[in-house]
This record gives sequence, C-alpha cells and structure tokens, in this order.
Amino acid sequence: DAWLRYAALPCDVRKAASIPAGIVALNDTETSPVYTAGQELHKGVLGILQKDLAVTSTPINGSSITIGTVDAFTSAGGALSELDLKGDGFWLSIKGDSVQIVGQNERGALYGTFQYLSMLAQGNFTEVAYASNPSAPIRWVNQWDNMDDTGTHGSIERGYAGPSIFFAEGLIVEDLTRVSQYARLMASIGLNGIIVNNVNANVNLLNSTNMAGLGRIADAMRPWGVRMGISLNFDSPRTLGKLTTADPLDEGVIQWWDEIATQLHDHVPDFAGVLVKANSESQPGPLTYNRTLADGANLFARAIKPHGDAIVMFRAFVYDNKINQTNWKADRANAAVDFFRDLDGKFDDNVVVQIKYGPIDFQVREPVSPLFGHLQQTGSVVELQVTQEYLGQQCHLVYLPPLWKTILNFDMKVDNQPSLVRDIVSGERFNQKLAGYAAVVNVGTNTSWLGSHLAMSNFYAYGRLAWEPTSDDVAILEDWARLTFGSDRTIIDTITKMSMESWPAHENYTGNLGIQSLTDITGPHYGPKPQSQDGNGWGQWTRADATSIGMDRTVWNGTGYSGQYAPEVAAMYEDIETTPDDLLLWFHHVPYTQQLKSGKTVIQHFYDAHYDGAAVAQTFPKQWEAVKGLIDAERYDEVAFRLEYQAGHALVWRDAINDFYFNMSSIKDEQGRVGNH
Ligand code: GCW
Repeated sequence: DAWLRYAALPCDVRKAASIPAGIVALNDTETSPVYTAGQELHKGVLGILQKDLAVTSTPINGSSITIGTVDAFTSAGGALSELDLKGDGFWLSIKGDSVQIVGQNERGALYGTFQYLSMLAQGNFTEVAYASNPSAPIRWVNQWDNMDDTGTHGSIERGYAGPSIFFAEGLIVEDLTRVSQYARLMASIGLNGIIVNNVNANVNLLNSTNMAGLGRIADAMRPWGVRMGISLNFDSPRTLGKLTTADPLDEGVIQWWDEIATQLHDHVPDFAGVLVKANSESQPGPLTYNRTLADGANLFARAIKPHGDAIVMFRAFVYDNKINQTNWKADRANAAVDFFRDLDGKFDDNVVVQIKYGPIDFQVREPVSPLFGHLQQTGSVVELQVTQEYLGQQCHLVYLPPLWKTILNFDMKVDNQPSLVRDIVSGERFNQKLAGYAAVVNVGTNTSWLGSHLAMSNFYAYGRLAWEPTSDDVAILEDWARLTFGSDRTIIDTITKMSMESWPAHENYTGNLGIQSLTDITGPHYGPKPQSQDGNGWGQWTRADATSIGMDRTVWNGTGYSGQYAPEVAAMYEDIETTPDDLLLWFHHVPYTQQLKSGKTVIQHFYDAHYDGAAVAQTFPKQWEAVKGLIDAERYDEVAFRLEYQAGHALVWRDAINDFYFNMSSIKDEQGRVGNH
C-alpha cells in the first residue's frame, strides 16, 4: 500500500473529525474513476476513522462526501459557481460534515478524493475550499520492463526491485492485481499515463497475443484514470513485419504502422501514445534511411492520429556512443541540440520531445539540457529518473527532489525572457498544449515496489512535483513520511533530516564539482570506477591526467557546448570566474591546483568532499535508531540494513575516488588522510 496505508488515527485525534454520514459517487459504472473514488473513500475512511460509510450514487442533501465531475454535479442539481478548473483539476470543499469533490473530469474527481484522504490520514481536518490544477497535462511514468522471450522472467533494465509486474516469458502476465495496485499509487499522486515496456523495445509486444494482453493492462489501469501506452521499436516493420525496410517515408512501412495503430486502438480504445527511442546507442532510426528525426516521429504521429488523442513522445536521447576522445572538440553533451535544433516546427502537433534533465544521463549533477531552450514550436517533456540508476540503485538513500528542483527552477533566459524549465514543461512559456513530465520508475514485484522503503519518497514526490513543481520538497517529504510511517514527530524529523542530507552527501562521495557520477559507466553503473569514464566511445569523459581534469566545453577553446544556451547563460558558463563551483569540471579543464571560489584547490576539495560526504552517510544508521520502536520492526530492520550498507559503501567510494586521483596527480592531501591505507 506504500503511502496509502490508511492506518487508524489515534482515538483522541479521530474524535476531532466531523465525519460525514455517507459517500455519494456520482457514477455507478464500475470502471469509472468516480466509482473507484467512492470505493477508495470507503476503504480510507474505514481505515483512518474506523467508520463504515455506505456508498451510493444518489445525491444526498446534507451530511455526505459527494464526488463527481462538474457535469455530474450540475445534472444532480448542485449549484456550482466558477470553479476555475483545467484538465484533470479538482475542486475540494470541506465544510463540517459536508464535503464536495468536483473533478473537471472523472480523473480530477479521483485526484481530489485522494487529496481529501491524504488530509484525513494525516489527521488534518481543516475546512478548505479551493481549486487545484496540475501544472502540465502529461504526467507519466516510464517502465523499462523487458518481455524476456526466453530465460529470465520479465527483467527490468535498471530496475532494482525484482522482475516485472507486467511481463514474463514473452507474454503479459495473467494476474494483473499488482498492475491495478500500481495504477492506484499513480492516481493518488496525480499521474495519468504509463509506458509499460522498455524504450529498448521488443517487437514481440506487437504480436496478436500480446496486443490482447495490452488491452488487459489498460483495463486494469483505466478505473484509476491511468492511460496506457507503449514503447515502439523503430525497426519493427523489418524484424516483425518482414518488410525489407523501416524507412519512414516508404509506403509499405507507413501502411504497416497504420495497421498496427488500428489494432492497438481496437484493443485499447483510450490508448495514450507511443514512446520512441531511435538512432540512439547504435539503434536504428530515421537517420539510418537518410530521413530526419522529425520524419520518424511524424510516421507514428500520423498512424495514431485517426484514433483519438494519443501522442508520440519522441526521445531526445539521440547520440553516437562511439565518439573519439582524441578529438578535443568531440562531446556527447552537444548531441541533443545538434540533432533537434533545426527540427523545431517540423513535428506534427501530436508529437512531444522527451528530454532527459541533463545532456548526458541522469548524473548526480548536470546542467539543464540546453534543448529545453530550443524547442519553441514543439512541446517538451522533462525525463526524470525515480529508479536510481547512477545514484546508488536504491541501496543508498538519495532523496531526489532537491536535484530535480535545480533543474525545474533553472532559468534558461530564452530571448532574454524569464524561462524557467518548469514553465517550459508546463507548456506556458512557449504556449504549448502538450508538455509535461515523464519519470523512469521501474517498480518491480518486490512488495516495497522499489526494493527500498525510503526510495518510495522519490516516487511520491515525483507525482507531487509534476502536479505542482513549486511545492516545497521538505513539506512533500513530511507528508510522505506521515502517510507511510505515522505522524510521530521523531519519525518525521529523522526521515526529513537524513533525506535532505542525502543528495549533497551522495554528490560529495560519488562525483563533485560537476565531474559526473564516477561510477562504472561501461558496466552496471554501480560503485566507484573513475577509470571507466575515459578512453571509450560513450563520451562521459573527465579528461583526467597527471596535471589536470575536466571537460572544456567552452566556445573559445573547447567543445562549444556552453554556446548552446541563451547568451546570458552561455556567458556565465563560458567564463571560469562565473561558472558555479558545482559545475566547474563540467565546463572547464583545469589543473588540480585550480582555486575554487571557496579558496580550496580542486584536488583538496575532492579529498575533503569525499570525507565529508562519507561522514554524513556514517551518521545515517545512528540517526535511524531514533525511530526504533516507533515503526514496525520489519520496516525498521529493512531500512536499517540498507543504511548500514550505505555507510560502508560510502567509505568504499571515498577511498576509491580519493586514491585514484592521488595516484593520478601525486598531490598530497593537506590533512594527510589520502594514500595512507
Ligand atoms: O543511460 C542509459 C541506460 C540504459 C537506458 C538508456 C536510455 C533504457 O544505461 O539502460 O536504456 O540510458 O535511457 O535509453
């Protein structure tokens, strides 16, 4: 149940609630989100307030909780004034024992219901009357689940919580209970869409058995207002359809995709859309056929167009993974803008471009992808990662909202106008109808969903931030902790303190000053391996040698990357004096003895930061002890085990990185700690 446990409030707290006499859900069709909302409310009130309320669809005058759409309220005779609702928004009014939850649509009514339940579960009985609207229309999750035709059961790429809840042995699983529970979690934080299979897509998802299976998945998620879409493999017409080409302008290929779209629509009438990874990491795509990426995206856009409002999410993660490091100007970070800059305006209106938050790949710190400033006639979606691929893979506590906020709050200053990323992905800044959020979540069959109890705060916060990106990250965390573990102040304070310390600490012991996550980049992306960064075609380079370190991404002397930003931002990064320390080595190649704004040298900062970060992780097991006895032993022990592990692994990180750079630079640690063990 994650944060939807609906644990009973203590008796004295419960007493303060004025409990309505019944629940009215203004839709009695069992698959409708309003019906779901009624059932969920029944369950929640029973758990939290220990009251068994009857649910009906007939309006009651007086004491009740009534849930419905604006239209349903109006036809039931409810007098609604201007509610100021946007798509998926809701109006929540709590006045004594009369509660009204009015959705702009069915989904909105369900979101309002979850908001009301969240208040109840936290013992918050405040009277309110307000409208709440999501910041952006697209609020999706991506699962990187594999079909696994043979062998292992539905593995998940970069998934750390067991096998897939969707797939096993090349098929869609029979029992979709977990799938509907997942949709419930998504709905409770306002998420409205999901891509169920890996972007490295298996063509067999499109065979007739699996098409029917997709229909079953969509059926399981629909009552929760979650629409389903899939990742497509660009080469499918060749590999599955046995055509001789996958050229997006070829008539046979166009027809083939039209036929697939029709079948998808037959099985899933409210199909959400397709996610496409093409010409990335040596995979085929339109460029293989000398067509543009826009030609590729529009191929799918036109195939799905006749069947409703489905969309194409075309990934901007297009790059060559065989670049040559001997070329000083080669730079993977340049790829997205290089590929997409001239395509703005060339995409059909049901295409959005999905952009990873930074130009490389979910690193512990990256500057914002400059592509957000270039697409003005095409909607942008920011791609975040809940699954902690480069950030300790859920074995380390790393609360991610502070990182996400550095991205969402960044001002791209396009055309000298305020251009916060969050306003670009809301669609506001460039006036786009379609825009928003996607996060790679990768839940698995593990009962904790993500394999770690504390990692769930990231999933919860993702939904909350996609709904309202200005929400305070500590307030979100406190809500999550109360809902997950109960409202004891010690629990809330302990979790908040550790979580808020966790990302800075992780940055300190894994890769600071913008050098990136110094992990094993050609392998599992886990544990320290700074030597793996350089000397390969992946382009996550540090260019570290005996005297100097960092990527020169300036225009005057480097790869030219800084010039991809609007002039004011470009000027800041171009000049070493105005580049913030935390991105220094991202933008500049400097001697280890270069002085930072703090007065320290780069190498001394490395040594100190690794000691500081690891020292913080050392405190986590001790901090956690404060909640012993306040939460159940099972979850206490599981978290304790991981924190203990993290404390140890942080030492491994510290010493591996510090020794590596000491050996490389031969510069002694002023405090005599490095090189002595
Ligand atoms: O960083 C890489 C990951 C791959 C992933 C790829 C992508 C799904 O290591 O596992 O593939 O990014 O985002 O497409």
